[in-house]
Amino acid sequence: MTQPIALITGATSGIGEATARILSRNYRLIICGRRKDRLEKLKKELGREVQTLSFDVRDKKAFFSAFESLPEDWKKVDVLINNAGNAHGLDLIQDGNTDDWDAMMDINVKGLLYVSKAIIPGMVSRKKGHIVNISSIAGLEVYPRGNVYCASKHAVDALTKGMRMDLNEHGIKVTSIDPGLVETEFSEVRFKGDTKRASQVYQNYTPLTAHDVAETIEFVLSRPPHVMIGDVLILPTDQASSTIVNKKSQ
Ligand code: NDP
Ligand code: 8X3
Repeated sequence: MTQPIALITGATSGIGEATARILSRNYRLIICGRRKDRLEKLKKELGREVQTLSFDVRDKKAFFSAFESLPEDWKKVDVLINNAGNAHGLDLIQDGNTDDWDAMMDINVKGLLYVSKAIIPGMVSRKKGHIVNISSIAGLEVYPRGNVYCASKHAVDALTKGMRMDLNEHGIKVTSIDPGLVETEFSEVRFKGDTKRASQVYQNYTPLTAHDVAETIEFVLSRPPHVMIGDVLILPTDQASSTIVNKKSQ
């Protein structure tokens, strides 16, 4: 039997890349991201049926034409993992950089919508599919200086609920994965390449790994047809909330 198709955005690092590795056992994959070299490297490593699509999720035309370029049978996406996203900056609202605000709203919210727009109609006509939106604990709570990033993830939470309602009659599952602190390139992006500041985010406690989150995604996808896991908050044991992390003294 041919394996189902999963499209993963943001597969060039972190959670998306780890998810691609795990899902490659049971899915044909379409891996996406801007960094082509990383997509090609991952494709080679996975060594099996993989399509790569390189585009910026902010550019809806680029995504729609990339998607159109796929062979017809690859357009029948069974699982969509809306993962591409990042935080840009950690400023007080009064000091916020409007380019950072644009990036977060355009990538985390509008990018997710554009990709979904291309894929959902096919799921509706086939009366099956599973959409997994990677939100965050920041979609459930707000923390100081998190302002616009938290707003973008609250929007993802609202979109997940809206998708679940609108797609209910079509038998499509919609899941939100809400991780706490995961050590990936996330903080390097947030702090614009300041690797020292980024690494401090993950010091003196044990953060989640991208693999931990990917395993959760695999579990959610592997439930029987009548079971839809709606929402998963996944935290490091050392984290109780956005602002409470049990950091051990050095
Ligand atoms: P990474 O920075 O490691 O990965 C982000 C991925 O998103 C990359 O593959 C990147 O690919 C892609 N991406 C970013 N911007 C764009 C864009 N404009 N167009 C296309 N792709 C883009 O971070 P994570 O793996 O941690 O983040 C993945 C998701 O998990 C995000 O939505 C993030 O908000 C969420 N999350 C992360 C947490 C954490 O603590 N790390 C916790 C909770 C949620 P490329 O640069 O090649 O385009
Ligand atoms: C990423 C986790 O706490 O840095 O969504 O916002 S946090």
